[in-house]
Amino acid sequence: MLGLGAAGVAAGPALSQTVNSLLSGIAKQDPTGLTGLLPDTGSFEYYSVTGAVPTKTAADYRLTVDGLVDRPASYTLAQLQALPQVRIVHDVQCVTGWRVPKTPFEGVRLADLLEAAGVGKGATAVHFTCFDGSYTESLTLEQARRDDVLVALKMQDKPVTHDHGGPVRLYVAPMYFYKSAKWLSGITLTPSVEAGYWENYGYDIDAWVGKSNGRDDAPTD
Ligand SMILES: Nc1nc2c(c(=O)[nH]1)N[C@H]1C(S)=C(S)[C@@H](COP(=O)(O)O)O[C@H]1N2
Ligand SMILES: [Mo]
Repeated sequence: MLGLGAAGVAAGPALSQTVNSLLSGIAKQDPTGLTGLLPDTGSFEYYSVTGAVPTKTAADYRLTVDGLVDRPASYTLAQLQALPQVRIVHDVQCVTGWRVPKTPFEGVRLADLLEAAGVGKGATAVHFTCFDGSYTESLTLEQARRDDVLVALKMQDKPVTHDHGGPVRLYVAPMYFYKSAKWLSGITLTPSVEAGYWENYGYDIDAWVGKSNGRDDAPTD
């Protein structure tokens, strides 16, 4: 496995190496990116592009849906909890290599929130903002409407903890975990895709696991 992984890194774009060095500066990870390519490292690593992130509770958490929509909305945590909940069990895969198999996430389908808001004419993409004040992400409208994309309220069958991006994080099951924006606070329908935080440093916007970021040989389930 290590041999294969090393080949993958050698063949990978130089830009990914740059991004990996950037990542290593802000979070604990394997700076070579080699050992991380082994599957099932089994545990999550904490990532945040900012220092202290404010804590939000049911009392002050809000999720806004705006931009090119017919009915802009602002949800409290209780309102999100009252909507139909979907549970997905899937492997979590960070692009730097660590992987946590069969992790349950539960929450509201992003598609349901988009439907409720009424996607307006000219919208082709969704942009996500976070209450850490820095992180952003994006999906095409088609990706955002997939059944395996959740506005997650639970992770590992418990409310999403603050460190994991609670009370509400995005969960994009088929893509590398950087798509799953933590501390989600805003969903904005936009006329075109706006690159997210790491995408401005060269990561792929279409971040399908195993089929992007020079990791064509990565596990795909
Ligand atoms: N707001 C925010 N969301 C984020 C990040 C971040 O730095 N800030 N990092 C991303 C990356 S690169 C990963 S691997 C996962 C890490 O999630 P975890 O801290 O729950 O393990 O969150 C993603 N979402
Ligand atoms: Mo990541």
